[in-house]
Amino acid sequence: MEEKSRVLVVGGTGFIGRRIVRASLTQGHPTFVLMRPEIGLDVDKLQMLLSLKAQGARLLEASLEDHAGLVAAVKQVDVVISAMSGVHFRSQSLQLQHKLVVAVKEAGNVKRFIPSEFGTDPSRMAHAIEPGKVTFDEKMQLRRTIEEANIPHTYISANCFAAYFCPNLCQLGTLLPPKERVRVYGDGNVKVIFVDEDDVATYTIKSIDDPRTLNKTVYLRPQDNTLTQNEVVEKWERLSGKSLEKINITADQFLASGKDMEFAHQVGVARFYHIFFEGCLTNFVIGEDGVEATLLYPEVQYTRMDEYMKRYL
Ligand code: GO6
Repeated sequence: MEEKSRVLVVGGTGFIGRRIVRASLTQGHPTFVLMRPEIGLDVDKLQMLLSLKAQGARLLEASLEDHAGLVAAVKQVDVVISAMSGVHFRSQSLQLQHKLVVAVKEAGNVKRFIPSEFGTDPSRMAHAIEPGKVTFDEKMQLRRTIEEANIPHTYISANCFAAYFCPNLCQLGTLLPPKERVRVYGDGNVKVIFVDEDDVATYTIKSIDDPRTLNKTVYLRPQDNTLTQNEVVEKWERLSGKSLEKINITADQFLASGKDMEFAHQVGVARFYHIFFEGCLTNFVIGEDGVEATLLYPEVQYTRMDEYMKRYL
């Protein structure tokens, strides 16, 4: 049997990165995780790295600022996946990912590169509202660098990570289910796509050795998890046995509500607007440059959102 490709995950301790490391190990890939000396005294990150090592991952120590060290690390693998967080240090993460792409280009051996996207397709968001447009623009900038360097790549459009969008019934500023009332965006009937984060990782790893995904965007569109906000609320009401008060709000009311919020939540408001009012995740047909994950990998038993939400009861 052909040997499985060797995978390096950068950002392997993060919310999605650690799942990608585990999925890579589960699917039988020799799996490497970049250990950056910059973790300093971040004991939780270190413990996550050690736990991934105990699960079979090999830790490669190199700084993203150390070009030669990075090239040496990249030369040991066939596939590089960046899962660097975009939440905390936006522009910094672009600069660091850029350094990674430069190292991948110089190493010259990488058969597939996956940049850190895992959300909305940035190529469809040129019209995005501020704040938060910059994150889409930066993802597009990185795409251009990858494509100009002729690096074989795959972009993963994972839509909504369930933990941030589903059990909170699509409410901003909380990850927990509301107890009394829920703000419903418009009529609550816009279709949104929710994906269990472990499934995001599973589909990502499935795609790395697949010629059908080469230089394409893989959209994750699990049919049963393509739901309106109303359907999500209904599912939770059925699970919890309690009904909630619904407060319908207009797009203008929602956008105005962001005014006094902290910056991170203002970005959230802008994201939620595109997702829940505009329907930016579902209002297009996948074109020539895209493929859909559940069609490519029908064998994957993805987690349905009622099952996902049971742990919040
Ligand atoms: C999710 C969030 C949730 C912000 C994307 C503030 C990029 C994407 C679906 O980290 O900034 O409450 O596509 O109060 O392409 C955050 C980000 C959402 C979560 C958006 C995201 C989704 C980023 C909040 C909040 C639940």
